[in-house]
Amino acid sequence: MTDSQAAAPTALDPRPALASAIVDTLVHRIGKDAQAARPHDWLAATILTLRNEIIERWMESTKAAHAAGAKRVYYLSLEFLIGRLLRDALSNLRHNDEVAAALASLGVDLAAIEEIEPDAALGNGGLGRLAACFMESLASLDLPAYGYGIRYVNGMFRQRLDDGWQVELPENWLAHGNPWEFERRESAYFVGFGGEVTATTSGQVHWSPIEAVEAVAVDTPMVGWRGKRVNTLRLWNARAFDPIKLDRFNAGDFEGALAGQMRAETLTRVLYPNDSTPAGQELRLRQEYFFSSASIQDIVRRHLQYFGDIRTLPEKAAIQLNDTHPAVAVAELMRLLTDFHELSFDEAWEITRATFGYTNHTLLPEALESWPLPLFERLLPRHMQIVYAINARLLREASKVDGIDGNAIAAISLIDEGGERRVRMANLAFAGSHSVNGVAALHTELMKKTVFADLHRLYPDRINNKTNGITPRRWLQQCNPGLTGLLVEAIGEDFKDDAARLTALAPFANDSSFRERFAMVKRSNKVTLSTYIKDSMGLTLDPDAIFDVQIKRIHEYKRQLLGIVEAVALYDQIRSHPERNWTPRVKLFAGKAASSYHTAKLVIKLANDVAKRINADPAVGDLLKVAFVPNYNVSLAEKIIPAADLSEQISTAGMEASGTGNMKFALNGALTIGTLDGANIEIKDHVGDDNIFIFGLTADEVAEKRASGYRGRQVIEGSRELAQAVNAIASGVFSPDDPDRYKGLMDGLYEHDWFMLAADFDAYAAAQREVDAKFGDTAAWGRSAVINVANMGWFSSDRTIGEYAKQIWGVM
Ligand code: CR1
Repeated sequence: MTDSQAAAPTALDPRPALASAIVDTLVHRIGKDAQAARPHDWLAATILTLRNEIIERWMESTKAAHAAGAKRVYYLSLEFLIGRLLRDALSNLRHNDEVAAALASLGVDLAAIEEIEPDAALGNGGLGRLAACFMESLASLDLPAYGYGIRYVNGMFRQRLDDGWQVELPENWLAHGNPWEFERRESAYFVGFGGEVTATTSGQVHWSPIEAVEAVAVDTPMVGWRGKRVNTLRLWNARAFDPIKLDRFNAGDFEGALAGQMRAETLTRVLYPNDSTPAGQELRLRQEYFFSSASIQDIVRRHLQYFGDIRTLPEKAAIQLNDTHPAVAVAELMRLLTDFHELSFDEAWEITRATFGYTNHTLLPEALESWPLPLFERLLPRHMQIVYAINARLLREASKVDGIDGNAIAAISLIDEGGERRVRMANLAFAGSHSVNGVAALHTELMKKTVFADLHRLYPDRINNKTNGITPRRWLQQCNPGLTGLLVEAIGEDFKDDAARLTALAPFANDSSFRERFAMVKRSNKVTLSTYIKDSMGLTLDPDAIFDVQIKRIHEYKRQLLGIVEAVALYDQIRSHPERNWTPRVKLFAGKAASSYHTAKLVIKLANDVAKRINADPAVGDLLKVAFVPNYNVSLAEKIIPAADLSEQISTAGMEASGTGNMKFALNGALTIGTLDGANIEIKDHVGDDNIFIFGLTADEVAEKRASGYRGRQVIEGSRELAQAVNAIASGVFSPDDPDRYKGLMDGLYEHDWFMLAADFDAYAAAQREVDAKFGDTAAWGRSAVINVANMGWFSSDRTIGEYAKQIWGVM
């Protein structure tokens, strides 16, 4: 806090300046005095007080970028999974201790009020959280950048478990206002839908939409490390142009008068809760165009205001498309350049391609977005024409290249002609960008070989890799103060400014007294988590057991089912061989399932059924406990990750593009048990083979097996442990109230086993027994855990953003 904003203490007011400033805010902005204030009042007063400094730095950052004529980065993303902001801002501004002390002098516990801040949950999972880490790193690296997205009124649903079944409840983060946001009434744009396109005799094209909404900017400051820079996250709100049609209202037609308003508000009402699968509905396409159009209009407006000439756009703006959700922005920029700025198609295309970059986040074929052509054309008739024009050019270029045959042309085309005709958004994004990147080395190689093979042949220099990263501020310093303090004692503060400096920790792996202190920090984090689980779920955990954690969206390819089946097998083993020296284990699961994803919801129910049975069985006692922790979100991850010993990253090889949870765990000293998938491979390369448990089929082997018509039956019948577990689940041992509940799920393993659960089971179980043995050797485990922390600095999102900045955006 600078002195200028904190009210000076007076003779009558003996409190230090900061405490007085908070009380002053409480009185004058919240309208309560210290006696009457409730925790949420203190929260608001603290945020509003801290905000003053943030705003000043924000304005400085914006002015400096303007004065320097700097190139700006624009990150377009339908999701920003930010979580809470108070602790992030306090910590990045280095005001944590000061504010905690000021509040304590007022009898208020900072940690307690931090806990009641709602999570900004404008995202599903990894893709949205990556966007949030990137925003923080952009500010930390002092790069002028804007995030663009949608201000959903209802973010990711809250998950409740009713008798073990997921129930979705609406999320309402804005219910009590949002002290972090600023509406910018002057930054408002017209976004049209539908209607028709006409051309004048001179060739001028005119689109008259039949429907229009207004996009209004709402800005949130994104504070970088040490407050070096504050960037803007600009989220769009939808409003009807004529909020209440007064004539109708006066005539008594209240519903009709409000219909337009309702329709507009629906656009930004809710986040689609689909992760790695497209939502497919018309409203989703409307959301995508709404935010893409407003963002592109805003970018073009700013460019013209600062630089005057639209032709220099690529020199001053780099626009990154976070997956295909904003891909229609390519056509929108083309539309503005040709219809409004009167550039030729060729010139507009060159500017467009030089400005855009596209990041692909998944190869799952069912996840690649495409829109039925009639829908796209009805909603965006002018963009449909532009897509056809781009396609004509693209296919002409392709047909000139040797080795590109009819099949390749069909694969490159922006229009999928097989069956119902559809617009392929990934091909549009690819064609309209100068850079197309994957998010981990293996994923990028698979992009070249599979989904984008033909586009890659046509443009062999376009695909590049940018392995994901995570911000070490939130995912180490803020969530794990105990470990951070220990690291500072051991290697000093340098790692806080450059995570690569964590390598200085490596020699401490062999220092037994350091390892002991390291283990004490982990244990204390486990005690804290156990208290949370006891309070929220009534389950008692043994903090000396190994905490084995799988937290992420529930998806078949992520194979939570493999973890559950192995728990059942282990349960059976412990009961059959009570004389063995078992390592006590706590298996924690958490994650949400898309509301329409029945198999995923059944997996949640199974985890809960298995937990219920095992946790109540005195034969295993504390040797095995299973818990499914409800309502997984960023804040829950911040509690669980510092307390984990073992990180489960067990997706079917070739299917997890990168993963970022894997990085958060290893950075906090958990060892990984994982397949050779996504960024696990690069984590292995950094921490070394002896400090990670790798098992199972490789991506190539999975592909071969699938091609050879593999079925699970033979494998299950050949593995006693697996057969026993699968048959127990299938026959209703864990669902006596409904014995057939899991029959279909288990039949799937016999009949196809697309996700190779059976094929990988024995290797997984064997790796788990290695885990047990190593956990029993405190020195060996501790050494590996320290080596993990020491080598995870490379996975900082600062490194990732540095690569984007230099290699794609040209801003460093
Ligand atoms: C991937 O599944 C990756 C994140 C961020 C997800 C995950 O492996 O870490 O993206 N993809 O890159 C996704 O959500 C729509 O696709």
